[in-house]
Amino acid sequence: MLDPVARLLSAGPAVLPGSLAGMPKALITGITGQDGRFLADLLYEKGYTIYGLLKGQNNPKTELIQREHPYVELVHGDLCDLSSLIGAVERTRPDEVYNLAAISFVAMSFNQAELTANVTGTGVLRMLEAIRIVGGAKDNPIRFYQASSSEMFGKVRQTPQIEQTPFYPRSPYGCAKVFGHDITVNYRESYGMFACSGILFNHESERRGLEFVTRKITNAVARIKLGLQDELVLGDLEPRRDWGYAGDYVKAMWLMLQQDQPDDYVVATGETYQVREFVRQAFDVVGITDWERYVRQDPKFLRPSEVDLLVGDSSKAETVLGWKREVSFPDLVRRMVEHDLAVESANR
Ligand code: NDP
Ligand code: GDR
Repeated sequence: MLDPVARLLSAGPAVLPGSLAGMPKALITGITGQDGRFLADLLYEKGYTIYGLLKGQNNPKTELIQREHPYVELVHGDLCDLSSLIGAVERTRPDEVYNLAAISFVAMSFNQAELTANVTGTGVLRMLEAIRIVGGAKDNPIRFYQASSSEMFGKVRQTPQIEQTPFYPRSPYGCAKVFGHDITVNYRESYGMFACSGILFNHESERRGLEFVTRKITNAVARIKLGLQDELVLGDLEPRRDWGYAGDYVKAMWLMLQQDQPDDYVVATGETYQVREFVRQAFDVVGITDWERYVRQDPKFLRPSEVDLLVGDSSKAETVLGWKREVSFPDLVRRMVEHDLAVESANR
């Protein structure tokens, strides 16, 4: 028996199954990432047929997706390759496309700025072009979601940040996201596409990559508690972020594509905490109160330019979409630490 990827690769340009059953179909780019996996779970519960764009010839996360999300049909493609995106849209004929793929690690974007511009910025244009070229049914155009980011606000001009707050990105990643956001608005206005941008503030979970500060902290706290690690080495502890739970945020993505009109929405909790406070609460979960003795700062984790304060006002999403977050900040920290304690204990 061929595995799902091999089966799709050998299937040629034929349209993939799904529409026959009359179920809605979604194509998710970034399926192996944190948000792709939460969104896939949500859409599966709603009865969607789900296709996930997978990059690379032997992607190490293939097995994880096949094991934990076996209902996802994997389709090969890359945001840097327009023809692969046209092929993916042609073969899957989705009702909805969620463009979650990106180089998403801000620190890395300073060292690989051109790659970031190509994937995170121009990649959005390629995905929009693929949809425009293939086209949808006249009475049912393909709906498009772009993963915009609070990083676009950067050196904030207004607090809290709302949909109209001017952008002032502080990293190559932020600059690329501004392009992705603007081109999405432009395709909506130029071609009448049903294209939405969710300006999402930081959202975390037990599926967050270890390179991001929250998971780096919760994983280290778990390992320190279990005696597997001596210290937690961080960069700047002062920046403030508006941190929510990823499982709550993917619901907003879906809601945006169910409206009568396409639009852009800020999705945030309205609360902001310093990195230092995340660290304190994470150590608190395992009963360590003298946390400062375990934390060391290293300049190598400082960024050439920093985003000091983010806090969003998601009144529009709450009013128009009926969205609201469920998981509080203390519950988010607890959930992540407890997950990492369980995983690290099992690996001991
Ligand atoms: P992740 O870093 O967890 O996932 C990124 C995904 O993009 C991975 O699946 C990765 O695939 C894929 N990818 C990277 N390069 C390419 C490429 N060239 N072609 C196709 N796929 C590619 O990000 P998140 O899930 O956290 O975020 C999802 C989206 O939301 C991103 O666009 C991010 O910038 C944005 N965002 C995230 C926020 C957050 O707090 N999480 C907040 C605001 C916006 P692979 O695994 O194979 O490398
Ligand atoms: P961010 O997330 O840059 O906000 O982007 P990250 O977790 O990387 O950083 C948050 C803040 O913590 C500070 N920090 C450190 N960060 C990391 N990664 N590692 C450290 O050791 C460390 N020490 C301090 C950072 O300087 C920063 O101020 C995330 C990503 O998911 C983006 O894709 C998304 O668009 C935004 O959130 C909203």
